[in-house]
Amino acid sequence: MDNGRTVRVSKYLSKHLRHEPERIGIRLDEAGWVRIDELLAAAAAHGFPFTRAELDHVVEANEKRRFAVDGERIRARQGHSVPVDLALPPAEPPPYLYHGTVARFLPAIRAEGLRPMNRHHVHLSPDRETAARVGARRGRPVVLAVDSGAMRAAGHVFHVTENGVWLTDAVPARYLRFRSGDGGGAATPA
Ligand code: HQG
Repeated sequence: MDNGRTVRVSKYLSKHLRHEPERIGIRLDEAGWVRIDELLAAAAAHGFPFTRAELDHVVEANEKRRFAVDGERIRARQGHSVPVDLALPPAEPPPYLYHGTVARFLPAIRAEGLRPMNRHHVHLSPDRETAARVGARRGRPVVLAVDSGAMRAAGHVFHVTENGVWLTDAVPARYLRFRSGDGGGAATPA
């Protein structure tokens, strides 16, 4: 399986296991799982056939471990826009977490904090390098530090996915640490 094909199947899985299952007539259960045989049949019926061996390869090879296979079922580990309850237990975050974004979003982020936008949660990274990669999807990355220790002390709940992505409902602006030179207005650490 060449890399181009791996990426195409991976994107197809993300699209239908996170965002638009109905587009190919599948239904995720309340925790986001779907039977693999149903998924393979639906994909083939909608013009994108792939095999179980290819699916297994994509799941194994995925650098971000986006998908989980449990016996005959598969789900995306995070990143859904359709309503699913991943049933992740609350977890104790490290003192700081990081969020990668781009300068054009900073004025809104300063005003209203980080919001989940189309997803269920705000996604945070355990280190600056990972956050920079997330931000770089949209342009020159800007990395914000999140005072997750203070958030936790104030009662905010965090979860961590099996692939190390930290999730929380929202990050009020006062817990964000901006660095000067990031654009989007003066740096005003709370
Ligand atoms: C921004 C990928 C304006 C936020 C990545 C981000 C990650 C605001 C965008 C995962 C805002 C949302 C998640 C506000 C946040 N006003 N903009 N108040 N609050 N934003 O894609 O964190 O490849 O939903 O900064 O690697 O970029 O899908 O979130 O730029 O792990 O597996 O709104 O998605 O993983 O974008 O990325 P997203 P994200 P996968």
